Amino acid sequence: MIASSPELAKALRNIVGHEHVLTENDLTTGYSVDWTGRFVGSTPIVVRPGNTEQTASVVKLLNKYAIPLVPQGGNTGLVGGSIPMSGEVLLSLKRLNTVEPVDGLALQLTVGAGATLAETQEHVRNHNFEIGVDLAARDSCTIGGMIATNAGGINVLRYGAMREQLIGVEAVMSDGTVIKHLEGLEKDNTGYHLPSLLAGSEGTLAVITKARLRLRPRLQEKVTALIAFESVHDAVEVATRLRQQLPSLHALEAIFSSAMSLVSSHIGTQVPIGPNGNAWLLVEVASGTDPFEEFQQALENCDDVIVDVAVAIDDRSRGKLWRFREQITEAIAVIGTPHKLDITIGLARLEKFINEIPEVVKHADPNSSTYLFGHLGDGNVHVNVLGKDGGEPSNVVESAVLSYVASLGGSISAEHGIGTAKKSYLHLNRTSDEIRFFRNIKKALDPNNIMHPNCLLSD
Ligand code: FAD
Ligand code: 2HG
Ligand code: ZN
Repeated sequence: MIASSPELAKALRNIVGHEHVLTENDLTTGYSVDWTGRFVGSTPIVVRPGNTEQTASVVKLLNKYAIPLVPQGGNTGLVGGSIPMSGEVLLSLKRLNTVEPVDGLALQLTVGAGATLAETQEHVRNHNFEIGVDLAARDSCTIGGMIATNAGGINVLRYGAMREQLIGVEAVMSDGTVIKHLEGLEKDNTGYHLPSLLAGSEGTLAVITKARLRLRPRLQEKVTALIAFESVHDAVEVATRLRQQLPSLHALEAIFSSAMSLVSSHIGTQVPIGPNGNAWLLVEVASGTDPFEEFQQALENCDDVIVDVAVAIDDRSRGKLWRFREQITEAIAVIGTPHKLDITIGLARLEKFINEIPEVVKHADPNSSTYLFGHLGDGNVHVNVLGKDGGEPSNVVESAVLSYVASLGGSISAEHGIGTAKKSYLHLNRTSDEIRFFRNIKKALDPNNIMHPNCLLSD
């Protein structure tokens, strides 16, 4: 049987119900284009199982005929990993969206892979808890996609990335077997830790159907500040000082000049401070008790290099400051189709990187524009590059930036993953021995190579 055969559609309909198998072009195209519009694929068939058993039966059937599949959650991934680029079957997990009652004793939650981050947040906040990972795509991205990409976001410096939130998973393996560890045992050294392996596996090893997550206390007292600097050097220095001095540090984000000009015109609001600055930090502290004084003291300790500060205490004003950071991705998308590079550099070389990278990009494509922003507290910079008139930049840009990152000992993917976009650069960070072991793991878990075969590892 082949992916486009009517027999396959019929067999899948028998498993998930008629309306959850889509074959018409106008129904499947939305699943075949990524959030940025850069990655456009196609699929003969979209399957939307409604529970774990259906998911297992679908995967078992596809495995029987060696038909490749691409798992998809909210389709907000930024590395072309959620798109069927080679005509694979598209397995949409969005219907697996059950959010179970909060386990207030264990401080944990079991949640379906298709639940969005926002609906999961809303559920746990009603019980005074938080999910440890938060990101601007929260209304659409799913828990399964976040695990599969080991998503990072704005609170990694406090709680770690998605892997650190994960205590257990339920997953469908390539032959349709369901593996389930949702007991939520904090200590459990009984062999290989499958949840850790699946975090960051980008759909290439198994389909995640449920997750057991740690919950964090909901910190009601928050203060947010936008801080302006004359130079990247000063911003990086203050970032380090704040990390040392602020136990309540919750987020430490950066916006550099071209990204700041763009976002301020996109949201129609002038930068409230340091309009001619070169770098801004958006810093948030959060605690059970009012962290204002601690924050104020730390800022005073840095007043030799701070140009200006805008502080917000209430939710509305804090939200206004966050727009300068969270709307950058959208502001860039309005202009065109960027190449998105998502890198980490050790703090010692971060200033050099931020100052030099616009030149590296210009050298590779003289007509390009570069926008820099990111999660400075983790050394994570998002380098977005647009080509002439908002078109895609020359492909040379990607290799120039990523080779430069690797030469500084940095990572070519901090939090978005490898997907299809970066797989030809994996060798910049991983030795051929490591890649050989990656392949061995993939082969052992997916001997027929049906689980997202075009993602992460090159042919
Ligand atoms: P998808 O895009 O659908 O899929 C992503 C990958 O996971 C694919 O390889 C897919 O095959 C696989 N996958 C999806 N579901 C499953 C499953 N159930 N089982 C197995 N594999 C699966 N990312 C960050 O890390 N930090 C950020 O701060 C951040 N901010 C963002 C802001 C915006 C505005 C946007 C558009 C994106 C942002 N992202 C960020 C990227 C994206 O939101 C994350 O990568 C997110 O984790 C993807 O979740 P998703 O459900 O949309 O997954
Ligand atoms: C963010 O931190 C996201 O805002 C998106 O990771 C980054 O658009 C990007 O490149
Ligand atoms: Zn990010």
